[in-house]
Amino acid sequence: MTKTIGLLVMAYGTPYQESDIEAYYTDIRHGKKPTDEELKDLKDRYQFIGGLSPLANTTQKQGEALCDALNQDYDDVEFKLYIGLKHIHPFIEDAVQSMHEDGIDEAVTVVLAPHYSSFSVGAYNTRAQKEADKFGITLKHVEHYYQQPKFIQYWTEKINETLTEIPKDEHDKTVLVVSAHSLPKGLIEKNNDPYPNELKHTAELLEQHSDIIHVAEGWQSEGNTGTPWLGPDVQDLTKSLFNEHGYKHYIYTPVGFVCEHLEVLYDNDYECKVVCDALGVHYYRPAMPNTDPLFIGAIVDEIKNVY
Ligand code: FEC
Repeated sequence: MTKTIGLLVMAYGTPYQESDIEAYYTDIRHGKKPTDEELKDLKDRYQFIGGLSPLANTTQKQGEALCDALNQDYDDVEFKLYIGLKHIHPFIEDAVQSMHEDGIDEAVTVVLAPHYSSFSVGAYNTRAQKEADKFGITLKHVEHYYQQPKFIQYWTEKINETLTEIPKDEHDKTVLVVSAHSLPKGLIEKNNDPYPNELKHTAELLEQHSDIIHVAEGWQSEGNTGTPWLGPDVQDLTKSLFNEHGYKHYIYTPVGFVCEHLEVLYDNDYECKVVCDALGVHYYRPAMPNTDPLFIGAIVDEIKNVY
């Protein structure tokens, strides 16, 4: 009989309906309720992208695609999918409890975020581990997969496809903006966190593998905590790249995310585009990985390193 192994796919989570937004936002802020103005601002952003985010649906599809791919590759075990979310149900703890109820005693965990920070992937893993310890479930954690050849190949292909939309003699006037979600700078520096170096390494790999000539790294979607966050912010970066180099074409690759959701559809497709429009330059944002087989394959390959 083949053994069943849990596949715990963890992701950020998103409101399922408008009435979930306040509780979701409160959870993101560690229990501190948003003011009416902050809540309205977030509701307006969801409204702008069509009412709700596609994230919930995509997370489910990514989990299923990953589970199917693993079951095709491994013939000695059967993976069973559990989705655990950071800020809304089913929470990470709910997923671990379901594994226990199903008699699972061993699982692989993966976060739908390619770079490791102890404040993102590390925090998901700690929550899963704490709950798993209560039931004696053994977990093997994937920490990152941005460096996997198939992940780099996915983005390389997207960058090269985008370059075909730009006249060849303007490739030297084109810049790739490689970004991830910003995090508070003090925490990252104090803990010598690998996150900034992992983004830098991603940008280097994309520069090496794709046909892009100019590459810049930036951070996006920073929060409002009154303390400094990792920068430069992608909008400021766009302005300084224009002022210093006069680039005409800006290709945004938010490689710290793995699908279209609020932070991409609003922070890139609206906010960065507004800056590009004001500067009179061209905005491009290739499709996110979603369930692309190269992306799913990259995670499978990383799982093979841990299980
Ligand atoms: O589509 C959607 O509905 C949800 C999109 C979404 C993703 C996402 C990913 C990350 N976040 C990370 C860190 C922070 C920190 C704060 C913070 C705040 C928000 C807010 C919303 C939100 N995040 Fe998020 N994040 C998404 C959505 N995030 C909404 C609240 C309003 C706002 O500030 O814009 C600040 C918390 C605080 O105030 O104390 C920190 C990181 C990621 C990428 C890794 C991951 O996916 O876990 C890091 C998707």
